[in-house]
Amino acid sequence: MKLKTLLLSMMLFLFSIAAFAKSNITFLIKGMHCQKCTQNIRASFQNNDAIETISVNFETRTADVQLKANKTLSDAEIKTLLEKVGYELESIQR
Ligand SMILES: [Cu+2]
Repeated sequence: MKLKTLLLSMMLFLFSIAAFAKSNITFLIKGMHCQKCTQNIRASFQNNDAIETISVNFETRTADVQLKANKTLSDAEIKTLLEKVGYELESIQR
């Protein structure tokens, strides 16, 4: 019985690590008007050391960010990174 509990908690622990390591953020951007805008946004986010990859889609006005393991990125940080290059944050999906 004790071993079962131990195994179960170990499994839960590993699952939570996996969930944390795979953190993705999608957000909606206001103010993009051409493909160059997606490049500006990508450049701004690529300088942040929490970000593994970012892809920006002009048609859907969304960006997908993949964070590095054990890194976080707050809503305020996303807003700042966008505003630095002249765009607005509309909404975030985590
Ligand atoms: Cu543009």
